[in-house]
Amino acid sequence: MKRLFLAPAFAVVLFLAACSGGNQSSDQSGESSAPAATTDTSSAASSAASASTPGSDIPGIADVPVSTEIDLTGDDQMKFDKTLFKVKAGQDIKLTMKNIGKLPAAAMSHNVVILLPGTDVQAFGTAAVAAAATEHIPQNMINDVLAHTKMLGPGASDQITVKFPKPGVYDFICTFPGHFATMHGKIVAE
Ligand SMILES: [Cu+2]
Repeated sequence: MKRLFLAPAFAVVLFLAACSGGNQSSDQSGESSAPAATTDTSSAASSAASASTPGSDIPGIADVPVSTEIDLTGDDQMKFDKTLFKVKAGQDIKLTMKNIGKLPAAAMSHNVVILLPGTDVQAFGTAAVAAAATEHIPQNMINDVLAHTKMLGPGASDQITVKFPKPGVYDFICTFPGHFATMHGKIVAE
């Protein structure tokens, strides 16, 4: 029985080899003009689609309205009250952050640090731990920072104006040591 299946399969291989003129590199370079053009067109189309709807794969983003203000609080449970925002790129956005906790600043402070798209959040949050002298903003990764608030003790708040330079998904985290694992969210600029 096996031979009956192998024989047709072998015939197909021979047929394909004959069609490609025995050129084994046809997949990579030979006769590449037609397939490559097809690939370029489809990838350009898909990247254009994703560029027009950045972050469209984020669960719940479809229900988030576009806003011109971002109001956040942080608490003693190391949580932001909201984690998903949608804004327009190029627009001035007013961001307000308040620490509504009661624990002393040395034990429980919060900030909001907005990172540029593509930033390694894990690496940034880890580097921030040692940056106590600069309110836990690591100066060696300052180029990854779009904007940030002050580090805020209990009851304190800060307001900043942020402009998102281009459409994309911007992570935001609190960089107080140990916080970014639970205090993180996303701002989608469209
Ligand atoms: Cu925090």
